[in-house]
Amino acid sequence: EWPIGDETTWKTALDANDVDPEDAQGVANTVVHHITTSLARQAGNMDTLAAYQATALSVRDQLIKRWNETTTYHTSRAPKRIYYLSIEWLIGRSLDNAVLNLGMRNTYEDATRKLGFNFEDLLNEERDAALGNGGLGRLAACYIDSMATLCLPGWGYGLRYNYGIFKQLLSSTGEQLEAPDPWLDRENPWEIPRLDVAYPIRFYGHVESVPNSDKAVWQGGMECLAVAYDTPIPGYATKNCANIRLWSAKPVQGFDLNSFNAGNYEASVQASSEVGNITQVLYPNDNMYAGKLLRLQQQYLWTSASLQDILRRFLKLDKPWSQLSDFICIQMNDTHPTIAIAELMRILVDEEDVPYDQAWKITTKVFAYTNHTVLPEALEKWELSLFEKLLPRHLQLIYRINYEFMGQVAKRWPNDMDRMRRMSIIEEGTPKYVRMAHLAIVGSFKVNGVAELHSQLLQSTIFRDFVEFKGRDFFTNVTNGITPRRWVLQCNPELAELVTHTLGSDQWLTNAQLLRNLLPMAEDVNFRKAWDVIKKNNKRRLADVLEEELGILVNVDSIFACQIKRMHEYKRQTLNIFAIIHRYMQIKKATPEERKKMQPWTFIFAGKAAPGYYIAKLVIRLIVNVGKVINNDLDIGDLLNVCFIPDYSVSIAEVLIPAADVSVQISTAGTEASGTSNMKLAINGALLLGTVDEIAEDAGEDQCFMFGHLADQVQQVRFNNSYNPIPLDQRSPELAEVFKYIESGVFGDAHIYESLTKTVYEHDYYLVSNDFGSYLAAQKLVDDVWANRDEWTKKAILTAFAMGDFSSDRSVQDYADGIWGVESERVPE
Ligand code: GL5
Repeated sequence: EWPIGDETTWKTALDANDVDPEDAQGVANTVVHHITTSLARQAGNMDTLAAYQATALSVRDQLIKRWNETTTYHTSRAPKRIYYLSIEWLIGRSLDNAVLNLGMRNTYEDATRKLGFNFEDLLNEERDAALGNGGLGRLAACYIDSMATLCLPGWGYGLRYNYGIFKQLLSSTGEQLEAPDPWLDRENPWEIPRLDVAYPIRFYGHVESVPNSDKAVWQGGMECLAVAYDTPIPGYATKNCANIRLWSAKPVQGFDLNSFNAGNYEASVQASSEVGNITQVLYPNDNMYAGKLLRLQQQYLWTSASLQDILRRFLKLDKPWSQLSDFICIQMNDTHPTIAIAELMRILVDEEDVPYDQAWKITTKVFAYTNHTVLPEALEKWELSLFEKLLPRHLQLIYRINYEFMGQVAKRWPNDMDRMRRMSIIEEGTPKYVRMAHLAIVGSFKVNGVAELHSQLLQSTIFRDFVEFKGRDFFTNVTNGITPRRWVLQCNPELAELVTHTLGSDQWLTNAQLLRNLLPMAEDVNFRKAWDVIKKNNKRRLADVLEEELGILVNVDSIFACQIKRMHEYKRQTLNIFAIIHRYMQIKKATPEERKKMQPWTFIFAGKAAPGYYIAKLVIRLIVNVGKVINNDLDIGDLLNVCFIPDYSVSIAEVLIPAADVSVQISTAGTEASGTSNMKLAINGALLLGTVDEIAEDAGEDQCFMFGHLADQVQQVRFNNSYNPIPLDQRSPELAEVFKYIESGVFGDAHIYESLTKTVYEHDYYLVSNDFGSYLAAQKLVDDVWANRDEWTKKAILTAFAMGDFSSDRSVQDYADGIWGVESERVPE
């Protein structure tokens, strides 16, 4: 039954809104409509920025239409839904991705050309949505793309930071400088403000218990609102459109009227500025928790608002609370949203009158937790006093959760005080802490790691006690993946075209396993030729950027070796730059005859360091200064170049990745949970040069250059480095030579790098010296294969087309089947 007004009028109007996806004139009409109305401009008053904005608004209309159809369909079907809670969403740009997923890329290109614009120029007007640090945030973005493509009924939830990850600048001496990223300064055409969707959030205050019940009343303190902003995410080759709902903090009232009336204007707006701070900026730490009050405020605002939103949707179904987990699953992306467990308990017990025990049963069927790192410095724990001040009721609930949990542990292992101390959600000591990973495990029905090796390590190290307590089935693995839409189709259109043409269809874009059918093409001369042409084109495109942006001329026939990721000691950019210095020294020493036999390399680095991470910043400085010396040394010709590309971003990755020959993945074995740049590089045909990684098994170890100590040897080597140290010149004579070279001042004042080399001279926790020799040897093998280019191209093809398993569609399907229990709900055509 038609709800309001005249049905024919409505339907005619809705039909008039439809655009034929093939009709360039129709699309141009919608763009011009936005130019003249939304932007209030005319043809005579246009620039590419305005053209981009109008085009984006036109695309957004398409997305909103699908978004509406998806939500209407899902509401009518009432399926179980998955909610993905991630404090980071590293989306990058949206225009190209959206038109590709909509299947309207060509139409938009035509339409904007007819209007006098080059589509590529419009794409370059867009700013990256950089609401994330690195792998974890980008993973969330790939997963929402796959959720939409697989037609799963699911939404993402996050925070709408006014400032994304900082912009990285380099000083003239090579130091990283940080500048803010005011990405919302220009209007963001991809978001839909939902000012009517706002939930109250409380901080601080006090708690009064309700006699003879589990309930308590939490009141006072500071109240604010979380307001929703939606970003529609289109699936590929489907009408389904997912959503990322981001929360922005807003004061309940603009200002305090009493202070204002008393003539104190400053005080009247004070509360609103504290609230405004909450969603002001993304914390720029990767694999490292900060322990700051503001961060806990962010986590609570985000998870409380998300839960209120999720439960409101559930309540409309009119089902009992006992069925909550039949309709809802909440995936926690790392421990950042773990406070949601206590928040759901609070809502059920205090607000919905559910008895404590029942509430706990309900809660522990809803949440699942993904761990993304074994690094101890990344495991979140909150100082108890800070926690109690901000969230007093939640701490009470956590005490009760822990009390019951400890009771169960004590029952299983009587008098094992040490075990209880290890497993407790509260870390005893001065000060005391709340351990979020423990709460996440105790409150979830499933916990997973993100790669085979990582999941095994989790179970044998940091979560070992919990494996004994919960049993092996409670822990599982879901290997990470990347979306082939952005990371092949969008960033490497020529390769995508070759694949589609050779396979005779584009189905590989939604079924990446089909790539395997192309493995025999490694033996096809013509295919290899086509492959080489594409790689060369991509390398030229990158070389142009390097020349324009950095003034560095590189040899496009050299081996492009990319190490592109956050700057971190465990990722060992050090190993790479030290090996580059070693190579430079070898070239300098070599005779002209010897030089002729050497292979040319271009080493490319990109990545940000956390602003407070001194050693990581020093590594950037060394790379930049080594680059300056090497790139300006005419004597070595074009045998070696070193580039550090500042301000690494999703958009820069899209240019770098298709151009790489070698993917440098050299973290200390067992420390990188599940790299994802390696997956993007491999599927674009870069050969893996790295420490042992599961991707090697898929590509076939023959195609990779592996080196270094294995994960199970690391502890012993570390122990020796600390307690039975051998002097560096015996551990690694080559590295000792490199250090002497640095100390001689070739790359600037040697003192600058003392604290960096000291980390290796002394404990060498990350085994740089222990793996140096074998890293050099692995590079030598790379040289040998490069000398036989046919061989090289074969390996590249075999690597790329074995990558089907690393599609995020596979990962998300694994989650859906193995953890979430949600099914595809495709909107009918
Ligand atoms: C990370 C891991 O370090 C990465 O190996 C992994 O790809 C990513 C997604 O699973 O998660 N863990 C982490 O804390 N950050 C990561 O990137 O920031």
